[in-house]
Amino acid sequence: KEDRGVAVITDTWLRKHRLIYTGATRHPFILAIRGGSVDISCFKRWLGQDYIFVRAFVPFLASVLLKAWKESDDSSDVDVILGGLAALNDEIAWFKKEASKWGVALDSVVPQKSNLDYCRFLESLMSSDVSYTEAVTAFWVIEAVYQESFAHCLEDGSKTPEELKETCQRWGNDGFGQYCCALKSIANRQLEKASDDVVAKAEAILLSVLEYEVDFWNMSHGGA
Ligand code: HMH
Repeated sequence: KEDRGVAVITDTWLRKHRLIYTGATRHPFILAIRGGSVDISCFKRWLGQDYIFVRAFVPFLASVLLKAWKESDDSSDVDVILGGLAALNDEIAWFKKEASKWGVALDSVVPQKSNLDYCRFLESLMSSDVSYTEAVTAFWVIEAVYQESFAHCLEDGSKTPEELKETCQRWGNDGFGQYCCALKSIANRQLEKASDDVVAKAEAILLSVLEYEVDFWNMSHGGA
């Protein structure tokens, strides 16, 4: 998409890094859900690991909120991020409900290496040395990967098992799609006025997030 006839930075990046982006949004685990052949033990493994990730995502989001409040020229950014935090509160309750439905004991889930690495990366982004522009870029990519992945499982022609549709709806629904668009616009607005150094750092963060996301999906196979 074009904005005022000028190439949008995030779209330029997604074109440039298409292969890895597709690797993150069309992972074999997602394709197995969409194709109806997913192994439920993989789904349960993902569920337990993602609960741990989402708990670590809360302080990250709080740090983005703080940066928006301090650094953004547009007060509506805080509203968008606050909406994200509110949704995360629901999400944690949903994970507990879903885990009990599948017999996953969340308290005894052992975080895998890829998960720990990703959570450590999130923690590094919470530093006050990381600008709002970099942090909000990471935030947008993290949400966008889930949105694109799970929306793909709900498209026409998908054979997603009935019992997994609610999970796909969580991140694949239109409201979540609009929220990701709002995050993307915020990231673009920030990137457009950022220094070359910050833009370069934000692009490296985008690539790191995509790599962590691929490794995260890979955990569903059972490897570390
Ligand atoms: C690993 N990435 C991972 N988990 C999530 N729940 C999201 C992104 C989206 O919130």
